[in-house]
Amino acid sequence: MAVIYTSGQGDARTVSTDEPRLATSTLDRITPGVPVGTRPPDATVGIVHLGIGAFHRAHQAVFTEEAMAAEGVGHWGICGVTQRSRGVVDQLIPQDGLYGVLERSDRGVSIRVVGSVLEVVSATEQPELVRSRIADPAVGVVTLTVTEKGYRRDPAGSLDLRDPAVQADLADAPAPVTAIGRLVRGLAHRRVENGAPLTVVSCDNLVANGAVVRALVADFCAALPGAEGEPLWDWVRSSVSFPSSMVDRIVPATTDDDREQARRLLGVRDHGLVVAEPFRQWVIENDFAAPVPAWHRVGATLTADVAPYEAVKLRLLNATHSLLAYTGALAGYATIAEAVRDETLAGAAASLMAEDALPTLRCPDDLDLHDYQRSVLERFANPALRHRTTQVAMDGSMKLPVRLLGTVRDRLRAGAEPRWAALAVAAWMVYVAQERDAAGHPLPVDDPLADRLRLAAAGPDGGLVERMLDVEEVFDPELRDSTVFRALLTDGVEELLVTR
Ligand code: CS2
Repeated sequence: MAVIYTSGQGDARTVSTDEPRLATSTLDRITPGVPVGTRPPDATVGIVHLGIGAFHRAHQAVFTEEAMAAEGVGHWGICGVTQRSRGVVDQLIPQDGLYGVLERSDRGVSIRVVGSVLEVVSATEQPELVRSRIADPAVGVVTLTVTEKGYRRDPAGSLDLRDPAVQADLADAPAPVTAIGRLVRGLAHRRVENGAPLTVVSCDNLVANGAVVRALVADFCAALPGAEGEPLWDWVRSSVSFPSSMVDRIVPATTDDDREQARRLLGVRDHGLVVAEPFRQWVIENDFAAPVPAWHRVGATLTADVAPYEAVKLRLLNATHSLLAYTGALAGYATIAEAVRDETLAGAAASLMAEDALPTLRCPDDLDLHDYQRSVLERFANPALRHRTTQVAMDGSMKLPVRLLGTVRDRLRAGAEPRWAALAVAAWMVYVAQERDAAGHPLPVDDPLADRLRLAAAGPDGGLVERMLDVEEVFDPELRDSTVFRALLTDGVEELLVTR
């Protein structure tokens, strides 16, 4: 039988196979010994997740499955909502929501089947179902992984009211297209239907992600006609909590080779497979409007203050990831593991953490920041993961301000020269300007601001830094006007630019 797999990166290939496909009816065909998550017959939906991509399936869905098992309950099943494409619907519906997580480390590979996703809904095709799920009193939690760009913020961090998609959602389009639009329309329905309290947990790499979502919901309500917006926001303020959370697990895009290996390990085909490293971490602010799954019993940390954990993760791990992605891609390395094996790049990564980021951090009680820095480089060096530099390089205009520019700002204010953080930003500028590596191979600029960035990058090499610093969506006036930062960027760009 011939099956077309469409990979997350958009390439389609024909894979010939005879095995049946993973589903509840084929569980008895799975290779004995493969762990299969328990799904009680009376399992029901208690969580709505907006943005059911690979990261959610490898992270929160796994924590949730284990939390249900630890408590012996089945009422925290997940309704996963796809944001744009119906790819995940096609992957998971024929599989009754079941999928494998293929864990890769230098010690080998293992697979498990996760059963916590009970329902997958396309937000564009079934907007009413999304709305009624968010309103369902049996649902106590809405989680989100919609990526940095999915929040649609303006340069000041507020809801971007000039964005046509935001405008359409405010005008009460029957099918909202933004994550915040979908959330608010669901909340409005919930207020009217039952008013049951709800916890909304952002799981994206943003500073203070809970406060961000809350503020965006407030902005959305404020932009609605008064008769609609005011009572809604009054209710949200009293009945909905928005804890911040820090999430961590490296989840590269799944490839056809991964699916082929999973097929051999599982004995059945899995179109919904995700790949991950063994490590996973979740730190959640202890601010719940209603009961939540027992995530704390299966490794999640509940704390009154997520901020120091979040800063550690964004400024050490994600910042270094971006440095390696841009410098590595420019040097011709396809994966993060290859980039970090280059001594010069590994040295730059270590210096970015130790010299630039570390002095800006407050250490959480239960973390040793020296071990943490070492473990970041070890995790990046995992040769089995094949995390592509171009995947991490995506959406730089959205990621840089969150993971690098806070460090730059703090160090400049302290009178220091954040050389390595500036090198990462310079590498991004060169990546955007050249769109090819040192050997001339093309590099994709995949970014919501791609056109704007290309326009800024065009022109004589000598003015590249100036022109890029003028992109106000990325650089605020303080950074744009800093002579120290400008000089560091100019040095970095000169070092990296291949003369055109
Ligand atoms: C990466 C992250 O793609 C990226 O920008 O830095 O997705 C990273 O793999 C995760 O945050 C790890 O938790």
